[in-house]
Amino acid sequence: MLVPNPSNAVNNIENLVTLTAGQYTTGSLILMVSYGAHFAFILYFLMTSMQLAPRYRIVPILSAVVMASAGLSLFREFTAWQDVYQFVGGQYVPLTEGETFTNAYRYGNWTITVPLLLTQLPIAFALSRPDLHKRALRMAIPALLMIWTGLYGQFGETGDWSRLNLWGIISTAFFVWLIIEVRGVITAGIANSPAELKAWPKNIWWYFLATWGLYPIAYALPQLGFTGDVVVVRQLLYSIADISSKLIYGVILSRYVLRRSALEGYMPSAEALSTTPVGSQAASVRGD
Ligand code: RET
Repeated sequence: MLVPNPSNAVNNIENLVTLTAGQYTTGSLILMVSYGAHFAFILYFLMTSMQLAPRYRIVPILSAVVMASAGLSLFREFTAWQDVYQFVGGQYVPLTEGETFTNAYRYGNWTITVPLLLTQLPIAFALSRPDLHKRALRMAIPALLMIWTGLYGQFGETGDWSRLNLWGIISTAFFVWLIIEVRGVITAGIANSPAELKAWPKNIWWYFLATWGLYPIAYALPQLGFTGDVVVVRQLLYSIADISSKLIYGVILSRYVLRRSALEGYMPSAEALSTTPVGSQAASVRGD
């Protein structure tokens, strides 16, 4: 007979909770939409890079790399979800042997994606190369420490609350350090943006805080109880956070650098942004 694992034997609450058919399907759907969206947007980012002045092309190219990396990781979460739950007696029961579900892969994936997402900012803001390198490194250090301390702490989510909370607080301290570094980049970005675009870095700042702030909520959530709703709501939070902090963020940065390219006189970007009908453009080129 299938009984849930004892809590000390597994690391994530997904392995402890029996799901209704609705909860299981919702979880599958959330993970599927997540990896599907990330894979699909590889195409968007690669194609959009062609509209940009050469110095900005790397911004959407990095987004495409992030999409591929996150898409693979989320696909792995999806298959683990499908493998671990068995349909028994009208419910989805987690396996007691052979396979466990883990969110730890996410943290491994962030180790790659987070430094890339952060580096996109000073590149998009066209900071000088030495400044860019210095700032990218100064953001990557607290970011990696935040992720790895969080990774260690999340293994406590099946009931070791002191481990979860202590490492959660340590990780949050690194997050605060990171926020300070990001603020420095945003301030430099405002100073270095053309007058027409100065609102963009300001808005990106609030967007960054709102979307990255979802991850610690997801981390703390298991303390509300080992229930199917908590499991599904947490996957939903992760998914909203992933799609906004990587995909929509990449779209925002791509639009910012497209406008910047156009303002700096790169004609293909100006044409891509033009709302003038093609016929009248041709007419004005002819001088009619
Ligand atoms: C953890 C542990 C608990 C405390 C804090 C955390 C913050 C995580 C963040 C993750 C961001 C991830 C992104 C991934 C994109 O691919 C590690 C959950 C503060 C901010 C943006």
